Amino acid sequence: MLKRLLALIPVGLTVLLSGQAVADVDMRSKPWQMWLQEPMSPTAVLVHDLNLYLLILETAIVIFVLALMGYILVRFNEKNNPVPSKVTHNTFLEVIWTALPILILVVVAVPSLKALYFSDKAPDAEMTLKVSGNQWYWTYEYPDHGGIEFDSIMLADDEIGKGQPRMLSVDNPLVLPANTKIRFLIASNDVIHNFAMPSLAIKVDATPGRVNEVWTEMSAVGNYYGMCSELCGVSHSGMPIHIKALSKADFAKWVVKAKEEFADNSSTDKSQPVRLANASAGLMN
Ligand SMILES: [Cu+2]
Repeated sequence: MLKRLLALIPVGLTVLLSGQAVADVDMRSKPWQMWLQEPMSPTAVLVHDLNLYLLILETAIVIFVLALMGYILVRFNEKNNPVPSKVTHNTFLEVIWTALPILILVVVAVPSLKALYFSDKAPDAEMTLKVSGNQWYWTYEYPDHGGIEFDSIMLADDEIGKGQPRMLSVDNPLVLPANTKIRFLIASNDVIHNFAMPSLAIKVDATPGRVNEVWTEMSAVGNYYGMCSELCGVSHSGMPIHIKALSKADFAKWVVKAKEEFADNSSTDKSQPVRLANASAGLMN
């Protein structure tokens, strides 16, 4: 919580100094980053809070056990305690050391299950997106927007433009509206892939013959990066996910444009095998 408030300070300063809207967010791991990526969706906020809560709980347990062991080593060693006690049972202690771990499991399980069910389904989602994993690229379909469909292939090193991150940039980013509840339906056309977006706390398997569901609501306009997180073959590292989150108005404009641009995509795209080969060759070098 405090960390999130602190993170807002530079954003506030930017607004004060520039007098303009905040710059687009750029959600990816930074060099030497030590903590999680900033949470950018309701699920991610929940997961971050849960992570912090568990960390505190675990630290308390470790300190308690360590202190207990230290006390035993000092107080009950042969020198300090030459005549050991012959006591073998203590009902009160036995009840405590059985009940306490159960209690700890309950206080871990309740918020965990709550977060799990919260992230699972959004019956009131405003739009649906179909994600398909392929060896080794992603296909995105927009069933609510005239069935726009396109492939998203990683850019090889010599195709990257200025400011584009290496091994995270793609030819066609996944364009979505920010501040909109989006349902993702995730499947695969070949092997098991995994659709993973750290800043949105999404990590869902893309499995052939099965549709997995998850939802998100990105809290800001900008670029979000993730990658396939299931070892899916030789170019597993070559299938990044780049979500470009636009305002609702800009997204509506993009839909009009995309309907023309991707009108005749799919199997007729002759450049795709070449582009894939390029991306793979870039990885091998
Ligand atoms: Cu994959």
